Amino acid sequence: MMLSNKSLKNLLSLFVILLTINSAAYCQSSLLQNIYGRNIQSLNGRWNYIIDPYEMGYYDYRHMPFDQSPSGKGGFYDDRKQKDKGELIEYNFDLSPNMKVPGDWNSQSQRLELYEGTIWLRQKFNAAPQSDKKYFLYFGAVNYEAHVYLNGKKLGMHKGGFTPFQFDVTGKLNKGENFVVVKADNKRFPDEIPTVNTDWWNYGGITRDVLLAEVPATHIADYKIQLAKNSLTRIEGFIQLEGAQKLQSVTINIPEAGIKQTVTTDISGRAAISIPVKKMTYWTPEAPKLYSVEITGATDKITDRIGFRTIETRGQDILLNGKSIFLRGISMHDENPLIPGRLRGQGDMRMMLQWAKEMSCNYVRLAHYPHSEEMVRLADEMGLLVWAEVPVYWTISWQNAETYNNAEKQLSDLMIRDKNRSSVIVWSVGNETPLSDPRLLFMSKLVAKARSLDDTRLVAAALEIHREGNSVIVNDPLGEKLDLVSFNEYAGWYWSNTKDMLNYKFNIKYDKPVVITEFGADALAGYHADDETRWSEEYQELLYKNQFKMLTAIGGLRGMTPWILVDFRSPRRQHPYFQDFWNRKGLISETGKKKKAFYTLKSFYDEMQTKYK
Ligand code: GCB
Repeated sequence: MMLSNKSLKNLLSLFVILLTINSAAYCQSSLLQNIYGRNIQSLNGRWNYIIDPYEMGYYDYRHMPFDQSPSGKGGFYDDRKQKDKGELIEYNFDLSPNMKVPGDWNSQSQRLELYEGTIWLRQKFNAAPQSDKKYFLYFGAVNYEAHVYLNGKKLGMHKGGFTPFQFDVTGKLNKGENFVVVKADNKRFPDEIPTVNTDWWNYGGITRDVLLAEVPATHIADYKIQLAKNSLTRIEGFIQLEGAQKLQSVTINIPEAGIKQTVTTDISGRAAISIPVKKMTYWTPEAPKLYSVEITGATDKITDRIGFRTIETRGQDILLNGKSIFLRGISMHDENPLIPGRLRGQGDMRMMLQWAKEMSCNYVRLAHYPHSEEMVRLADEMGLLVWAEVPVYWTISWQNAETYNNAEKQLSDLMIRDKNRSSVIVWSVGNETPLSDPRLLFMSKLVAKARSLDDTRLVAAALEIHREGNSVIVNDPLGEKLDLVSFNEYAGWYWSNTKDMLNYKFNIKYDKPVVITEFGADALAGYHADDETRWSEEYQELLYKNQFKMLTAIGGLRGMTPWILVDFRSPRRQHPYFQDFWNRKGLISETGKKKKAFYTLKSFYDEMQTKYK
C-alpha cells in the first residue's frame, strides 16, 4: 500500500497523540505517606471556575484534544500564553465566578446541582522554591477525571474520584506567582469505577484538600509502622526513602513506649523494621491511645501519631488485641446533609463521627468508596473502628482489563494511604456485586491484591443474599476467600414487611464472624403513623426492633452497620413527597433531627456493650 505524504503525516500525528495519552496517564508520582505531617502550603480557598459542557477548552472544533495535538496549542489551561499572543479568547478566569475548594460544585450553585461534565478550576498562588528541595502538588480527591496544568503546562491526568494523587513539580514552580488549572470531569461511564449506576449523588469537583508539599531532595516517602500480624509484642513494617542519598541510618523513636531503633536503608532506599515491644497501651475504641512516632534519617524527619492494635478472627469471633468484640456500627456516606454536599473539613467530619458515638457505636462503615484521610485520622483519635471500601459497586465491567486495573489502583491507593491507621480493621473490596464467573474472578483478584498489600487487617465485601421460601441464604462463593460473612439484607423493606419479616431464618454457609453490612427502612423525619405505615418513623423503628430479633438468632453475629446514619442525596430517590431526591434510610434527618430508630439502635448497642464487656 502506498501512503501519501499527507496520510503519513496523519499517522505520525496519531502516533504522537497516543504516546502523549499514555504518558499523561502515568506521570503522577507515588504517594507521600502522611502528607499532613509535611511542610505544606494549602491551595484550598476560592477557585475561579468555567463551566464547559462541550469541553471546548479541551477539544478543538474537529474534536481533537488541544493538549494532545502535535502543536500543543490552545485550551483554557494555556490562559496566559494565548492572551500574550492576542488570539481570540472566549473565556476569562478572572471574570468567572468562584467556588470553595475543597467542595463539590453541585452544592455551590443551583445551576450545577445536577451537572455532570467538565468544569475548569483555577487557583493562583505564590511559591518560593528552593533548589535543594523537592515539591509535590497533592490532591486529596477530584471526582472523577482530573487533568492538571501548572503554569500552562500539563502535569498529567488522574481517574478515580476518592483517592489522592500527586505530581512532582520540582523545577516547574515560578519564584513568585504560579497558577494551577484543573479540568475536572464527573461524567459517568459503564467501564469506570464506579460505573453509571449508583445510589448516591455524583458530586463533581475538587472535593478534598489541594496542597503543595516541600520535602528534602532525599526524603522519607513512605513507611509502615504497625503491630505484626496477630502479635502484641512486635512492631513490623518498613521505611522507604526517595532521592539520591538512598543509603542512610534511619531511627524510629516512640518515646512514650521506650522504643528507639535504628535501621539502615539499602540501595533502593528501603529498610525493613522489626521492633520488640515491651510495655504498650494498645489502641481500643474505649481508650484510643495514639503514640507520637518520630522517624529521623540523615536528610529528613517526620512525625506521625499511630495507634497499635491487632485484629484477627478465630472461628466466629473477632478479636481486637486478643479479646472478642462486637462491632456496634453504622454506615455513612461522605456527605454533610446540612449543606448538602461532600464533607468539607474537620468540623463536618467530627459532626458525623460524633453522631455515631452518641449512638454508642464503636465502629463505622465508610461506604461506598474511600473517605478522606482526615476522616480516618479522626476515627483514630475518637476511637471508632473503620470498615474502608472501594467503589466496586453493583454492576462493574467485570471482563474489561482496564476496569480491573482501575479498581485495583483505587484499592491500592487507599491501602497505601491508610496503612498506619489503627482504626481501619477491614478492607472491603466491594458492595452487592451480582454472582457470575467473571465477577468471581475479578473480586477474587482484588481480595488477593488486598492480602498481598496487608496481612494485618481483615478483608471483606458486602455480599448479596438470595431467598428460597422462608430461608435467607448466604452462599456466595466469594465468601470462601473473605474473613467476615457480610451481606446486605432488606427484610421488612424491599421484601416482606414489619409484620412477616420475623418468619425468615438465615442460612449461612460460612463458619466465620457475621457482620451485617446493611439493613434499613426509609422514614421521613416527623412523619408519624402506625408501625405498619411505610415512610413513618414508627415503621422504621419496628423494623429495627424486628431486625434485632432476627439477627441475634444468628449464632455468629459479631456486628452490624445498619443503613444509614443520615438521610443522603440520591438521584434514584424520586418520590415527590417522602423522598424528593433523598434516600430516607437515615437515623438522622437532613436537618439533623434524630428519628425514633436512632434511639432504638442506641439502646440495642448499649445492651451489646454490657454483654461484651
Ligand atoms: C443497598 C446499597 C446502598 C443503597 C441501599 C438502599 O443495598 O448498598 O448503597 O443506598 O441499598 O437504600 O437501597
